[in-house]
Order: sequence, then C-alpha cells, then structure tokens
Amino acid sequence: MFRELSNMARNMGPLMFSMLLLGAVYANPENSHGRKSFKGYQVISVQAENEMQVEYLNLLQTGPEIDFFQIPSLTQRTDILVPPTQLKEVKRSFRKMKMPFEVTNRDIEQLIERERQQMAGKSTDDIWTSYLPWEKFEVWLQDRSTSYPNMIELKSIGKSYEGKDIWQVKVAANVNDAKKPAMYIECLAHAREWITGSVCLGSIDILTSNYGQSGTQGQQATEMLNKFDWYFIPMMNPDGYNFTKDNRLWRKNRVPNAFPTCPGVDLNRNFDADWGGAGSSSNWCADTYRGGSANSENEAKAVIGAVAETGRVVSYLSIHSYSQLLLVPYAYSTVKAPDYDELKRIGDEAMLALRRVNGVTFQVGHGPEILYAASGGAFDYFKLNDVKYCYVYELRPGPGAGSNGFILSASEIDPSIRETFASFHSFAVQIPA
Ligand code: 0X9
Ligand code: ZN
Repeated sequence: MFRELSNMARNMGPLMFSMLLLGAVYANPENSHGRKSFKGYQVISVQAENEMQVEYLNLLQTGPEIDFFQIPSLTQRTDILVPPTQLKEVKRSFRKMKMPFEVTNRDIEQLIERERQQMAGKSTDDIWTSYLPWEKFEVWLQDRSTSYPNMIELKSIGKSYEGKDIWQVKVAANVNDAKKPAMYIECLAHAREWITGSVCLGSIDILTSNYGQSGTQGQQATEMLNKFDWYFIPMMNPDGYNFTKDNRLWRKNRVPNAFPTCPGVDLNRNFDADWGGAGSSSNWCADTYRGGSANSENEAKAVIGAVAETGRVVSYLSIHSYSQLLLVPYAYSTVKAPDYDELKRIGDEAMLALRRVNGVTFQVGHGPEILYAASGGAFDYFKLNDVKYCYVYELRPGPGAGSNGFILSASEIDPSIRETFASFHSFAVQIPA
C-alpha cells in the first residue's frame, strides 16, 4: 500500500509540490473586513469509488489549504473546499483517477459575504431569524436565566483557552424540585456549524416559554420537563465560534500548537473513546487534529466533569451539521454498540417525528457505514461510560449537489429548530425515565 501511495504521489507530482510550496509561504488572505476571504474558492463534491481513490483523497487531505468537509469514504460523497490556486490541478487529478466530481459552489465567498451583510443589517438578537455572534449568544443565555429563574440554572462548567465560559443550561420544570433523570444536548463543538447553536437556543426557548401551556409545543414541553431534566451545552467551543467571524469555516478550538500557524484541536476527536484511532490526525495542521492526549482540552474536561456531576444521565445528543443524518454508536469502530438495534429503532422513530414537521428526511445508521469512522467523539465517550442513548445529529442541509454546507440560510433557522425539537420530544417519549 505504501508503494502505491508513493506512486500516486509521484503521479500527482506537480500538485503535491505546489501544495508543499503553498504550505511554506501560505498567509491568510484577508478581505477589507479583516477576515479570511474565500474569493475564488470552490466546493467540489467528489465520490470515491474504490479504496485507491479514498487513499488519494486522504493524501490530498494532508496538504495545506484544502478543507475537507467530510472525511473521505466510500459510503458518502466528500465535499472539499479548494483554493483558486489549486483548482486546476485538483480537478485534473480527479479526472486522471476517473473519480466522479462536480462543482457544487463556484464562489463560497459570496455566500459568506451575503450572510455577513444580513447579520449586520438587522438587530441580531432574535435567535429564530439570526445567528448570534458570541457576545450576544452569552447575553441571550443570561437574559433567559434571569427571566426564568425557576426553570433555568445557568452554570459555567469551565473556561476555554481564551478564558471564555463554557456554559451549561439546566432547564427543569422547577430547578428546586428533586433531580430527574437527565437528557444532555451538546451544540457547537465544531465552530462553523452555526445552525447547531441555534437549535440549542431555540430548544431552550421552546421548553421555557411553553411549559404548562396548551397547544402542541405546550404539551410537548410539559411532557418533556415532567419526565426529565434537560441539560444543554449550547456552545461547547466558544473560542472557535468567536473566531468564525474572522474565518467562517473554522472547525477546531483555538489552543496554540507547536506549529504557530496551525492552532486548534478538533474537540470531536479529543475524547477518550479509542483516542488516536480512526478518522483522527496527529498533524497539528489537520482539521481533525486530536490533541496531545485523550481529554486534553478544557472543553472536553468541562463536559466530562459536568456530566459526571449530574447524576443519572440517560441520553447524550451531540448536535453537528451537515448531511441530515442521525448516527448511532460506535463511530470509532466498525463494531456496533451491543444495543445498536434498539438505539436504531428509537432513532428511526425520532427521525419520523422530525420529518413530520417540514418533510425533511434524515438517514439513520451506524457512523462508519453511512458516513465514516471517527474516534475520540464525545458521544462515543459517553456511550462507553454508561450513558445508554447516545447519538450524533448532522443537521441541514443534505449532502452533495445544491448544498451550501455550513452556510445555512438564516431562513432555515426556524424550521431547523422546530423539526429538531420534535425529535427531542420523540426521544423523551421513547426513552424510559
Ligand atoms: O466528523 C465529525 O466529528 C462529525 N461530522 S462533522 O461533519 N460535523 O464534523 C461526525 C461524528 C460522528 N461520526 C461518525 N459516527 N462516524
Ligand atoms: Zn461537527
């Protein structure tokens, strides 16, 4: 295999050479707002059809400046973001390898700029119609907890590298009541997956403002809060999220590494769940860099500590985007969790509830089978540590052609919150207290 790879590298000589060169001289091009410009970058959706092509994509991924939105696999298309300087070579190499691809976005910068202008143009406090910048996100949480002192307990469970609080929001029918079994929902582990933060905030909003009310959401919120306490970590990665105003497609946290131009650890590779295994990288510059050791990151430590302190946690939901999937453990291994069939059945039912709201379909299955294998994930960690109902959501949009990936239009915030909330309700009904 090694010989094949080096042959491949030789075949693709000019591309590999220019990638290395770029790595050496690479500097972030900035636009007039001081943030990274993606002018001329294209999103290419590629479908590997044999192991050789997967290996080639893996090799390409080790180069600088090509951003893989998914890890290469035979089971799903891989969307990759390619800078203008490498477009020709990359496309040529795909053609040479007879690997089917299509350009799904010719100018991602335009989308990012439109999103930025939209945010600047309106009062950005309405979580249903806007993505909130980090500061306003915090203010929203504080305002909510002040408005609902009997239902919300807002607690900082740790600090990020930059000293930002990692917040946990407990929502209960009454925070002074005896503890109920706990449902955990974690959002924004990956900084660029903005829609996930909206879904956490929107769910907190629905639960608090509808508890004890009539109507569908009133009944759902009441049922959910009478059975469980709900713990949200609405922004697991505050440093990364705040940095997305400078680089919209940032994924990791912002902790410095030995290589100064490549900070950050992928928080969904850092947990002690086969840490260092499949789908993670030891390369500081990789988007899937796993960190120096298992649970090394403040964010991972904070969440693990908080869950341990909470008592009986029955479910841990990691909310990510995108591809419209619900992933059932384990992600790290081709081996399924012992109760996989039960979790799959419950997950199927929850995704039916989701679909009933706006007709959007989510595929349910084993991560390595329907997406790719990935070690060090939070949901696998908790699955391995006795939390029974663990899942990863990949929210809107769907994969491949026509998808704008992480740049989900603000008009899709409201429907995303409502449909995802319906699936939380379904989980609450199905999971025994
Ligand atoms: O790679 C990840 O961490 C998740 N996907 S994302 O595009 N949001 O980064 C998937 C994690 C779970 N993976 C599997 N079950 N394979
Ligand atoms: Zn993610």
